[in-house]
Amino acid sequence: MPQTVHRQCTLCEAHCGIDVEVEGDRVLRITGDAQDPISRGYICPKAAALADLYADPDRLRRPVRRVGSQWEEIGWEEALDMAAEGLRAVQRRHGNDAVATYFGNPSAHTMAVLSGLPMRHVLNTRNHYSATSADQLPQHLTSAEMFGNLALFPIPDIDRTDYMLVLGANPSVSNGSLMTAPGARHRLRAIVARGGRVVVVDPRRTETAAHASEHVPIAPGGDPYLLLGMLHVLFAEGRTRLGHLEGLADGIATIEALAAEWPVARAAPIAGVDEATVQRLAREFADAERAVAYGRVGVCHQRTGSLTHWLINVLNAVTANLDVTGGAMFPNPAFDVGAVLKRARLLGFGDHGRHTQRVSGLPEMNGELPVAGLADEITTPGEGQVRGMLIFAGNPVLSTPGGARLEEALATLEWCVAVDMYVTETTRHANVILPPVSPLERSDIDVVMPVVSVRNHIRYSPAAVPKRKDGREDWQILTALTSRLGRGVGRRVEAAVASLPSAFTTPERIIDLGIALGPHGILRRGPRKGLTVAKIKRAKHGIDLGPLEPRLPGALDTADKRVQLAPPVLVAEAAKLAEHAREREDALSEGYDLTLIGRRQLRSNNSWMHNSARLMKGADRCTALLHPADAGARGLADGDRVRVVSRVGAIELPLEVSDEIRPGVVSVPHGFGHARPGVGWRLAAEKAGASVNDITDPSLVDAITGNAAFNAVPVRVEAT
Ligand SMILES: Nc1nc2c(c(=O)[nH]1)N[C@H]1C(S)=C(S)[C@@H](COP(=O)(O)OP(=O)(O)OC[C@H]3O[C@@H](n4cnc5c(=O)[nH]c(N)nc54)[C@H](O)[C@@H]3O)O[C@H]1N2
Ligand SMILES: Nc1nc2c(c(=O)[nH]1)N[C@H]1C(S)=C(S)[C@@H](COP(=O)(O)OP(=O)(O)OC[C@H]3O[C@@H](n4cnc5c(=O)[nH]c(N)nc54)[C@H](O)[C@@H]3O)O[C@H]1N2
Ligand code: SF4
Ligand SMILES: [Mo]
Repeated sequence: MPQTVHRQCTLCEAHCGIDVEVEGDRVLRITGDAQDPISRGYICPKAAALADLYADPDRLRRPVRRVGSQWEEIGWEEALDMAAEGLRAVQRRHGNDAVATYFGNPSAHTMAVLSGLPMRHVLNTRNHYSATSADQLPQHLTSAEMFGNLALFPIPDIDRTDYMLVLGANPSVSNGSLMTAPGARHRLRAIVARGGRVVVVDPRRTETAAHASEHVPIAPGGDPYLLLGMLHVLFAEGRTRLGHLEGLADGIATIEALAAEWPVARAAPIAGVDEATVQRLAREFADAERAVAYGRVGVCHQRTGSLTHWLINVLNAVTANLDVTGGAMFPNPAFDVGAVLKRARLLGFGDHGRHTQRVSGLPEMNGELPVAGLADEITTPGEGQVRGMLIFAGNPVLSTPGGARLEEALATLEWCVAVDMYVTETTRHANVILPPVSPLERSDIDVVMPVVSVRNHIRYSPAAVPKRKDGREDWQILTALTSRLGRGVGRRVEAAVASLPSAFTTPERIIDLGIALGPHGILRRGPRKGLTVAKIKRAKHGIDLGPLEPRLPGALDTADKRVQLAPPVLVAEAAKLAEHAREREDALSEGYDLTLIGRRQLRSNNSWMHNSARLMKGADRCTALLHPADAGARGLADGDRVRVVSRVGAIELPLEVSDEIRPGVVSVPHGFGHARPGVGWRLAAEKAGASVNDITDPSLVDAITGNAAFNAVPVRVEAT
């Protein structure tokens, strides 16, 4: 008898509610869950592909170990013992820091991430890495500096705003990021439908821009200058107001002084936006009843990532749009993971700069180091050189800057363990791969996305199909590794493992505790109204905890419980803005006459899901997008094979000519490049494409955090 299981799709940050129709161990159909509190039935084409992932013959079902270039299936116990012993041996030979960890994007989409924390504790190395430093580190920094909590993100109140200024994000395709907003396309259209405006600032006329009120084709990297120009207008015309932050925020005079340095006539040309537009956008934003500025990877993956996110927060704050309905608001999650970790001072959460990366000198943040510097840590000899790795749910060969170099470095490791479902461009360098079951086979409670959602909610996802007999979930694999790593490596580590309270043995128990202690928990709300995991499980479609509400000053965690509008580290960095602009000019004159930016596509999910036939059908999507004028000037035509060359390498791919992209810019999606020998996803390898990260430059990083600056790469395009 077919049966329908209600749960979430955990592929991207939207975490849409899905109805999975199953019969025994077969998945019949996946549709949107109309009763989900925030996705209300919306799904994108990737949800149905969860069934392909489940059925994929190329997906690993059992642990494998590498023997030369072959893979040999082995049992779980043997695999776990071997994996842990290999890592311990590296630490015994070269010290604890010789083992590095890398946690990839999907770890944020499962409660198993909580089981990674004890593992970090036990490995006791400085070399922790994750996709965070290829993604949102600048946003952590600005939240930590301004609000005192690295995970207190201002999220657009998209469903109630009248004016949304979108900088460097394409939510119609990505469905929002650090803004869980399933069906973002419909939510944005609703703003326009209710008489509001959506303005999209992007070098490309994106799918989001197509339905916006206005598209502003900015020059790549131009955003901090645009924002400063707008702030200049606001201060010069006396249009700033702090609203309810009055008396609660420090530093407005410093912001005014900084904005004074950037008259529109100076800022606009660097931004590549005309002066009248800068002025008009500033006035419109200030005049709107409820407005919100929102930026994401287009502005975060920049040399100026931290500066830009700071200026976005400042623009919201000085127009009285921070922490108010229809502005940028702070969610109130049932389990505020980041805040709890920070309060508990666990694993370096909330810390910044306690030590630096050995080779690059970049600072640690939250106990992690920037992944852009990982290859150097592996290849540069000396005390603390990385010689072993544990890679969990990540594909850094395709997803981090200078991936080709990282790949060469991975091949030199003495020992590498991967927890992944496929033999990928990265995991093919592992000695052992430990494959978890696929998402539909595991139960989950989402505790990460509610921290960044446009509506407060919590949802339990039961497994949709029975887990295969010898299948293991990610958290079980991590826990089994942790307990093995804690054995026989000296008394300190053993004592540390033994001291982990039993409450930390399963992620569900940690979450139950976190929820009980949280704002909606039984300790705060009493046994009748308060939340428990048991209650959340009973609510088949999740629990709606209502729209976002103002949370300041209560949620602030700065030393003086005030908003810091002008943190010294950001003000100091702002003094280098003229220099950053010159850097861009210099690169253009060195023969790299175009700027490379990225793009996401609805049927892709970073570097994976390219093994699903239903997602991969149709024309080649891994193309270099160039303006007709730039193509013409190089004698190139649509469909030609071209070479895109940067200072660190070259890739070849088909050219797509379109006036949707700003002249002087070339756009290439990331996550392709599956032609590496021996990768296990066969369909992906057939439609391999090229990896843009073979040409992104690991030396280009956000100046404060070391976050990868994928969108700032000087390149040239030539015929092959
Ligand atoms: N040029 C360029 N590069 C980029 C970006 C860009 O915009 N441009 N974006 C960056 C961003 S924002 C991100 S988040 C990173 C992502 O970078 P990564 O996290 O390194 O890469 P993913 O492509 O997400 O790879 C996920 C891997 O995890 C495996 N996997 C999937 N689900 C699970 C699971 O449930 N458990 C386990 N154990 N494994 C699983 C998949 O098989 C795959 O190998 O890429 C970054 N790289
Ligand atoms: N379908 C799909 N959805 C996804 C993902 C996926 O791979 N596929 N990945 C998920 C992940 S890990 C993340 S982090 C999110 C990211 O979510 P988004 O940030 O919405 O992702 P992108 O589509 O990469 O949008 C970035 C935009 O910035 C623009 N841009 C580039 N440089 C600049 C610049 O200098 N200034 C401005 N103003 N714009 C610029 C690009 O043209 C692009 O349109 O998406 C998530 N959702
Ligand atoms: S937008 Fe698509 S991939 Fe993302 S959670 Fe929703 S259905 Fe899944
Ligand atoms: Mo991401």
